[in-house]
Amino acid sequence: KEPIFKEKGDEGVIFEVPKSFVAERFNDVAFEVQNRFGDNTSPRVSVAQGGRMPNYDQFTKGLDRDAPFSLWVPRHSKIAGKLVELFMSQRSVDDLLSVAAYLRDRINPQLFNYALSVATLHRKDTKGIDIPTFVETFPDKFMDPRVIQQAREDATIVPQGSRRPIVIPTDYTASNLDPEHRLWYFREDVGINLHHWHWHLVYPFDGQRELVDKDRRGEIFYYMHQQVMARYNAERLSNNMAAVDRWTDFRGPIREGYFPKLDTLVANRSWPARPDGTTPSSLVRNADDLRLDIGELERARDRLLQAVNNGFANTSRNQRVPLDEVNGINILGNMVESSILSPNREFYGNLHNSMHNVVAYAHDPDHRHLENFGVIGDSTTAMRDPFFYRVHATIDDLFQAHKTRLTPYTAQQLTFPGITITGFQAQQTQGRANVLNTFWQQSDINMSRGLDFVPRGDVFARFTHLQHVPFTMTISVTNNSNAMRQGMVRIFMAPRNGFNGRPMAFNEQRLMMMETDKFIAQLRPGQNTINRRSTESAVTIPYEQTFRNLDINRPAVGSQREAEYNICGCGWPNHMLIPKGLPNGMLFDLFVMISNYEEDQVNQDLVGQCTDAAPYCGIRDRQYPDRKAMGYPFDRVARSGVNNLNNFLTPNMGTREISIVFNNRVTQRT
Ligand code: CUO
Repeated sequence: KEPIFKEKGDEGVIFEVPKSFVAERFNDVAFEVQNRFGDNTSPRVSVAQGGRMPNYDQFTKGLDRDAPFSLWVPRHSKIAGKLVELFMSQRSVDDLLSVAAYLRDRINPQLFNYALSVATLHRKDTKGIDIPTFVETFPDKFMDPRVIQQAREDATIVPQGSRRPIVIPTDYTASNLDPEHRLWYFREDVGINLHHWHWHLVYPFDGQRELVDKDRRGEIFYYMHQQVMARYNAERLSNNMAAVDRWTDFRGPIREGYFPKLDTLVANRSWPARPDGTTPSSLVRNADDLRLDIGELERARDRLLQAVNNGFANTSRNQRVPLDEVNGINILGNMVESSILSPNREFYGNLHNSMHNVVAYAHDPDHRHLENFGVIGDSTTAMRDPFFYRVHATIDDLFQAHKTRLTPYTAQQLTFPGITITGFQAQQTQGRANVLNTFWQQSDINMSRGLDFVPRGDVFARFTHLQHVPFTMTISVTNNSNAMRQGMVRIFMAPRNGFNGRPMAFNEQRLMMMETDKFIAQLRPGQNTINRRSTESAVTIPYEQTFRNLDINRPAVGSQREAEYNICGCGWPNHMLIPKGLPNGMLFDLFVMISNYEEDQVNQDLVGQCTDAAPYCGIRDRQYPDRKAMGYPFDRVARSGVNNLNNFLTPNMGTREISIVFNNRVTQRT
């Protein structure tokens, strides 16, 4: 095994350790770390004396400094695993900082960012430290390159204080000739892409076992992506489009093309496009150590389906692992992705990651054009590609094949004795009850950290994104017992009518149920009224956390405000809490259930933990804070005799019709 450290003077160490070293672009992290751990608030990082600096060859071989980096490329993920291990093994924050400062300008910047972020998220002594939001460090992964160009000009010519935000054109990746383009606002949303990047940082599938083996990680892989599909399908209905079509023919042409119009700042290259009708083929890319036959995808899919139908998986020693009610979905999640927790990776393969790779290289499967992977090959950009959703529709189908086999919840299991929901409504500060409004909004993001030139200072990009008017849910509950009870309030919504324009049957609608909130409520004996604001939603992170550089005059780093807003990172953006709806209103079924918290509770200490967005992201170093299956009560098919949502209800549930009205106007955040 290669030593991670070499003593100064050892062969291969070709540098002088400087007395002190300031890596300009590392300042932000350094600032925050020092802010928290010491009284020295200077952004300087001292590289430890004594010369125990890493031999960085192992992080550069096979991954050039200016190459694009993706975890789904096996070689990259191996290199990243080693670097994470190096960062994790540092004995103190000071040691971590000096090693990081030393490596910062010597290795691939995206690799560096990934590994340092993972280590910061997982080390005990860096708990609570913010990692800079990715859109600020790598703005080129999120926006039209013309914006970067203009930022470069602004930074050079326009003095600070006179700069105006650079407006990112909407609608810039395609025209209306492409029907898929109607969903640009979802696929290219900064908050959604940041959420996805962050989620995959929290849940690595490879590397040290202690980093991978998190509570129910396979299940949360299934659930978070299932919810993305439910939400995407609701957006498709809001645009009069058909449902996402699963990817079933791995050898046929891919109908949907995508031209990302993103440049990589690092290598000054464009992200490859995929023309409509590109036919994927087996990959032989020696430069990436990547050989992958289409047949492997087919075999993995068939074997996984076989395991689901058998109700068990086989280990390499031919032992049976039951895919049961309690652990089945978690095990299956690890098999499908696949993670190192898969009971038999050799046999069940690496279906999800390989699907991403085959599509990502469909334009240059044997590297003859020396092109790199497309956007679907990188978790930061993957959700921009319309085909991402076809890949994940296929993945979700496997999970649903398993869920369909489970015994439906009985009415008795679903009931919370003594608790009855007598009514509820959703109300904006103005307007009719149960009518919600959506519209376009423009918000600014400071790109200055990610710009690679001086002078820089603050440069803002102005995004247009979907937004909704905040609303409050008011729920009336009767507690007929004569004791105080604790309830877990579970709120979902789904379109009323399906893709054929007719009201959906339960088993169709359950797959479209979007979780919008989940919280604990105290229920006194007798009548109770629960009020809950949409801005408090447990599945989302606040708007200010996505767009946290709101004020052009605000200092860019280290301020109180930043500390307040960027505690967790992972989380669905609040501005995408509800779908767009239609100009004349689109009907949704809003659903509320109160279950018995005593049965759902996980006993653990959450003091000081970031619990934002837990339903899709979990809680760091803790168990998933709900004993029920993720997506409960919609994760299984209905008991017999139930064919629509109304028949499904027990007294502790309620449903009502609401309408989402889309207003085609742009407002600026005031
Ligand atoms: Cu998140 Cu396919 O898992 O992208």
